[in-house]
Amino acid sequence: MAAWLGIGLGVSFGTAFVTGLISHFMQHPPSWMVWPSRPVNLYRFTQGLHVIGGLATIPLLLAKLWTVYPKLLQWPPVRSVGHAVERVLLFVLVGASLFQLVTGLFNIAYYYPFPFFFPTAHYWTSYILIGALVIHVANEWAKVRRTVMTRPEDGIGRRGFLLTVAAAGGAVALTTVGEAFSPLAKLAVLAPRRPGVGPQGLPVNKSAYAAGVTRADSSWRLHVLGRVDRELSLSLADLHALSSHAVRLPIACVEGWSASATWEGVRLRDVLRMAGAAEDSRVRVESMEAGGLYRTSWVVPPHWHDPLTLLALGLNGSPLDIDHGYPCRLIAPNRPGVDQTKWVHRVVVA
Ligand SMILES: Nc1nc2c(c(=O)[nH]1)N[C@H]1C(S)=C(S)[C@@H](COP(=O)(O)O)O[C@H]1N2
Ligand SMILES: [Mo]
Repeated sequence: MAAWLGIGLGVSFGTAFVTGLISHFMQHPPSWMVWPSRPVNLYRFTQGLHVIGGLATIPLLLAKLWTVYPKLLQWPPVRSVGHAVERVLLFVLVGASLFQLVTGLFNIAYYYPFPFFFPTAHYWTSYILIGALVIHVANEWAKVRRTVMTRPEDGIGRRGFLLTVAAAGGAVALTTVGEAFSPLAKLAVLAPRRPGVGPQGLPVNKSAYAAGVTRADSSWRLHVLGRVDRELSLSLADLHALSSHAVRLPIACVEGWSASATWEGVRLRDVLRMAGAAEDSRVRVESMEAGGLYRTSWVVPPHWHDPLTLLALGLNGSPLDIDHGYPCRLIAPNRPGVDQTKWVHRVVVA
C-alpha cells in the first residue's frame, strides 16, 4: 500500500512542482524568458491543476503517513550511518510535504498564522521537497518495483484501502474543481471561491475599499508615457471614442480559482502605438492604488501585441464595477490574476 501511495504522491508532487515553477516564473521571469500570450487558458489550467491537485493530495499524504508511521517508532532508532542518513532524509521529506500542503491550504483560505511570506517560503521549500523526493525515489525504486509486480496475499484488503484513498482524493477534487471549471460550478461546495458570486457575476480578489481606492471622478485621466517626447493624457470619453473591442478572457488567480468573462475596451497596443512606443519595449501598468504588492505589473511585447490584450472599461455588458477596476483595468490572455492590474491610471513604456 505504501508503495502504491508513494507512486501517487510522486506523480502529484511532481505535477505540483512543475506547475508551481510555471506560476513562479510567469510572475518573475528572468530576462531571457518570454511567456507566450497563447493558449489563452494555459495559466488557468496549470494553476488550477496546481491548487486543486494539491488539495486532492492531502488525503493521499495522510494515508501514506498512516501506513508508514509505525516505522517512526522502530527500535533501535538508528542502526547504521546509512540508516541515520535515510531517516533524516525522510524527516525532511515528510516535513516539507506537510509544510507545502498546509501553507498552500492556508494561503487559499487567506489564513496567515505564520511569520514568513507565503510565496517565498512555498517556493524555496519546493526545491527541498523535490530534492528529498528524488533521493527517496532512487532509494525505494527497487522495492517499489518488486511490490508492484507481485500479487499481495491480502489483495482485497489492500485494494479496498487504496480505493478509499483514491475516492477521498477524487471527492476533494470534484468539490473544488468547479472554482476553475465552470461546468462543475454547482459541485464546488468546498471551494474557497464561490463561482459566479461577485459584482457583475465575477468574484473579486481585492475590493476597492480594501485597496483604499475611491471612485474616480471626471478629472480622471489615463496617462500614457510613450516616447520621451510624447505623453498622452486620455479622459474616459477619449478612451470610449477609440475603437472598442470585446474579448472573452479569464481571470486566473494564483489561488486556483478562475472565471471567464466578456471584457470591453481598447486594445493596449492601439494606445501604445498612439504614444509612439517601440515595438520591442516592455510596458509597466500602474494602478491608482497607493501601495500593495499588485499595484503595478509588467507587460512584455508578446502580451501587448496580442489583440486580446485590453485596457478594459466594461465587463459583461456594463461599465466596470469599482471592485473590478473602474474606470480602467488591464486584461490579457494567459496571465496570472495578480498581473491583471485594476484601477489603472498610468502606462509607462520602459
Ligand atoms: N491594483 C490591483 N490590481 C489587482 C489586484 C490588486 O490587489 N491591486 N489583485 C489582482 C488579483 S490577485 C486578481 S486574482 C485579480 C482579480 O480581479 P477581479 O477582482 O476583478 O476578479 O485582480 C488583480 N488586480
Ligand atoms: Mo489573485
